[in-house]
Amino acid sequence: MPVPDNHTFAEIAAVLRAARRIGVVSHLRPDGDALGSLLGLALSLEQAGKEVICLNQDGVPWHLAFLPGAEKVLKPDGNVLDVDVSVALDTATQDRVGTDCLHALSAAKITINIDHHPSNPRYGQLDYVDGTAPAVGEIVFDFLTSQGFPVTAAVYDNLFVAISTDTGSFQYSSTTAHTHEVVAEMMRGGLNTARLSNLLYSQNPMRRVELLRTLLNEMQFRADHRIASWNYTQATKQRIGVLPGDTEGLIDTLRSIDSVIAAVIFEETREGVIRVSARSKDERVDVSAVCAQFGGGGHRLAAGATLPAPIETASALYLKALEEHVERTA
Ligand SMILES: [Mn+2]
Repeated sequence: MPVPDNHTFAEIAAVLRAARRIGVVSHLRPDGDALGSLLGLALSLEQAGKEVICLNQDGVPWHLAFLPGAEKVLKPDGNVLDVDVSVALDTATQDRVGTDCLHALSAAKITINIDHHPSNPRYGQLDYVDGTAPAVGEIVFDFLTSQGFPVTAAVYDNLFVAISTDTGSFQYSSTTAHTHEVVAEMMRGGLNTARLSNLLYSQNPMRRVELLRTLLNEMQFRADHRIASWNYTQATKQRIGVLPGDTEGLIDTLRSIDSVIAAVIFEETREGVIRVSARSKDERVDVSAVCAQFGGGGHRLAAGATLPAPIETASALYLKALEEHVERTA
């Protein structure tokens, strides 16, 4: 879908074709879309004969290590890379790639910004932001195929993981007929969705099950069980020995409860710094508006914020604002 204010796929393709070395990057604490869209684009550009450097400040979490090409994703080493173009994927604001990645890519004369967060301020020299796309992986598929870039089995695998994870396995309302058409086209090209879904959703280590047990023991409800929340503390992380990526999808357990319309996890990233992840199941309840009250943002049905406060204070403050919003809107 062409979006006004966006550069065209053809303009972006022309810049990539003319580039010598391209740095590709995505947001901190990367999820399936951040890494799948990054690797899908990077592997295609490599096939097209480009020199590509894949960067993520936090690297690849264990549960996405199976992605074809995952070993190519480097953490910045403090040096400024010799690249003329950088591409940021799935990154709502430029600083979300992390200061080390910003530094590593600071020699790029052109930044291309490809994203699906509606709040994206269009920080690139070339921007393609489609807030209706359920995943950046879907935008990358449309870009590559419409502009004649090579798409291999490895590209398909990465783009499927991007789309499957950001749509909650095609459950979220952002999923469209086009989303299914993209996956259908990839399946006709040999994509094995059952194999990838098994790798994504049926390979939980016991550590993660222990984390789920703790969530089920500790979750709290308010507003007539319409809001579910969990305070995920440093003490829990240390007791279980969690690894990055272990919390991926945990919030869907809260979200899945019949009475619940808004689910929130408060994660103590370190003492006094609380990362809020919020989900809504009801279009009337806009969690990005509630997160914006605390300097955060995101999508209407999936948003986040960071609160500088002890976890009990931060969760009480946020839940009060969310409860007011729910009482007013739903
Ligand atoms: Mn995304």
